[in-house]
Amino acid sequence: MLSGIQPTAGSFHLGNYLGAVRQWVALQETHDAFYMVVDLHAITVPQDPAELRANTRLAAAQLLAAGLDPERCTLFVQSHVPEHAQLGWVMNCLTGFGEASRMTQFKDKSAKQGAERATVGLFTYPILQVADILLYQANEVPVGEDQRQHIELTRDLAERFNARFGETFTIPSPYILKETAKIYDLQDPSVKMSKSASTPKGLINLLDEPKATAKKVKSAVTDTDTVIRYDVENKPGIANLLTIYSTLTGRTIAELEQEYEGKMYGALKTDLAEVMVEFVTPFRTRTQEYLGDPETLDSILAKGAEKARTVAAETLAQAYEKVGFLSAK
Ligand code: AQP
Repeated sequence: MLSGIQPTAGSFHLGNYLGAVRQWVALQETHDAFYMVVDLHAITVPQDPAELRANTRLAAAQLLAAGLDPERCTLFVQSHVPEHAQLGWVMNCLTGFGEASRMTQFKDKSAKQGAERATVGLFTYPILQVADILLYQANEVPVGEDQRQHIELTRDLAERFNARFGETFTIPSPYILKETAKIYDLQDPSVKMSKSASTPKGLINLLDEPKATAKKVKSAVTDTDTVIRYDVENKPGIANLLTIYSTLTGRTIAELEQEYEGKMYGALKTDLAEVMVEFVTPFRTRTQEYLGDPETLDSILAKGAEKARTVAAETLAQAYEKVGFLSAK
């Protein structure tokens, strides 16, 4: 099991947490799990060096605050394991230009930046992601729906490599929970919650003031109807709120529909705001605690990198040998 998160945004948003990190926490109990802060991916768009460093620690602190336990999983920073970039190059050389051009995230992100400003790194980042996954021989990759196409690319390239050079890589599958595959913007429930596309009012950052978070929930866009029912097509705003409510409390959507039968949208929003505050308040405190002790944090990441390198180096050596590189020994 492998997954990663970018350190770029500062605070994780609710989509990152419900779509991915929450699953990571559960899966560390049942899988040999590798989780990383993907700083190599972060520099596909311009970064301030000091901010990137601080945000990398901040991302690690949030992962620990969310419940990752370094005794149960391997938590590390991508740039600490040079094998990612090394296998990334091999995978670049197996990928067709047209194949890479079909990645919709690149199309979306480069369109936003302007084609001239988009970097080659942004173009090839899905291929680095292929290397990230294959290095750990991951069977499953827990991600949100927006990453499905990249996992498909990983499968294609792993199969291509295996066919050309002999059985080397495990073919991974996406692990995407239907209910939380896509958390939507609170102001525009037709688009996914995203740090770059959402308006500030539509984006729940987990480290924001809990009061501000409650306010955003209370002003979420719904519809002109009055019935609280899970109907993605006709009531996307209410469906999104029910998904968030259900996932944070462990109660089923059916239970919630029953509880709010005949009640106003305001009641649902007020209760969900409370649930959210109860969730983010201890999360913020725990994150601050980890950040307050950078030595411990760095030592967790150093140990994680050491463990990750043992696995990654072995896979890279096999791949290099299969490709035909002369051994350095
Ligand atoms: N809205 C979402 N719903 C469900 N899952 C989501 N993920 C992101 N948004 C949603 C999942 O979070 C994980 C980490 O993604 P990332 O490293 O790409 O984080 P990000 O860059 O902060 O995500 P954004 O907001 O989506 O970034 P931009 O705006 O730059 O595109 C992934 O597993 C992702 O699927």
